Amino acid sequence: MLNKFAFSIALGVSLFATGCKGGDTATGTGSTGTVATKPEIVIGFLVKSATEPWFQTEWQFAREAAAKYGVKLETLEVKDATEVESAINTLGVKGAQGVIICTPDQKLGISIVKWCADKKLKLMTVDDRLVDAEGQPLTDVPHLGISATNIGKLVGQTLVDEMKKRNWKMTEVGAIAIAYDTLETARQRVDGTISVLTAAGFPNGNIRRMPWGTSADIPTAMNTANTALTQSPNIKKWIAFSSNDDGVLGVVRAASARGFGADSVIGVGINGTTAKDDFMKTEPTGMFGSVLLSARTHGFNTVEMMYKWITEGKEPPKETFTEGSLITRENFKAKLEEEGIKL
Ligand code: FCA
Repeated sequence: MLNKFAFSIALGVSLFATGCKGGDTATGTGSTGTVATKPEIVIGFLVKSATEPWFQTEWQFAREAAAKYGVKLETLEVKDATEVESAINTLGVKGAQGVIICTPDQKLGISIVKWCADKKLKLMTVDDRLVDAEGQPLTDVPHLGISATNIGKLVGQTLVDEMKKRNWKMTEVGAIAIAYDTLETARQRVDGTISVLTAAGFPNGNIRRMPWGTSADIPTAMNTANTALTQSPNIKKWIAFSSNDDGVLGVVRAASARGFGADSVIGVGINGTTAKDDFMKTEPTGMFGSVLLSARTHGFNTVEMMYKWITEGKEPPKETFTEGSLITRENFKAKLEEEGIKL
């Protein structure tokens, strides 16, 4: 099938020159003598939270790719179904050809596919996958996410290693997991961590798996952690994990307010993008480590894939899963620099 790009070149006219402002550079004169104008490529990058550092970093790399390929990138926060639908409509009006989304709700899957099809937008997902009404992944939509179980296991192994290093008796340690179980990737991460902990002998009964709450941010995680801490006044050593840094930071902050600091809390997050702020503090906090994900791959590569899909008809792979690596106060500066993340 001819995409819009090929179509406009073939006709020697621009589909976009009249309909879109800011059309890109002219590409030369065709055999008929008419000037073919290269259409502007517009891609939407919609994320569920513009305040979470992970998504800001993802956007930073998305913008780099957009600059490289001369793409007009529309970055928008979408917090619910209405905002997703309206963003897709706006992109349609702006003449966009593709959209990359981290949805605020996986169950919007079927609707998102339909809204994009109505506006003739190519669709790919990043981070969180779309599911159907039965909760099954929409495997037809190209997706770039993380190897959630493996990354959760790396969190678990880090916690086990650090407890051993400190000679903590696992039977005396409490674990708080801030869990977002309605989101598949989040559930798999926490399950992965718990599987490694229990295999290493951590008592199941000492694990408080707490539902995050209405919104997946640090203050909500902090409230939730407070409940868990209040329920176990006799526990003096804690480990903390979650589906990302923000969940763990909620526990670290709640514990710190009760006098549990770096020597009595081992928190290991995922993303690296929020944890780094604690690593930069002169005094260590309970945020011991984080699995640094590749925001570059999630931001830059998705835009690149979408660009090639639009301009060359090369569809992205249906599934791409990225790995992560541990950062701590010891190595985070070098690792973030390697990844191109500013401190
Ligand atoms: C989910 C989480 C984010 C980030 C991303 C890769 O969307 O909510 O914090 O970990 O996956």
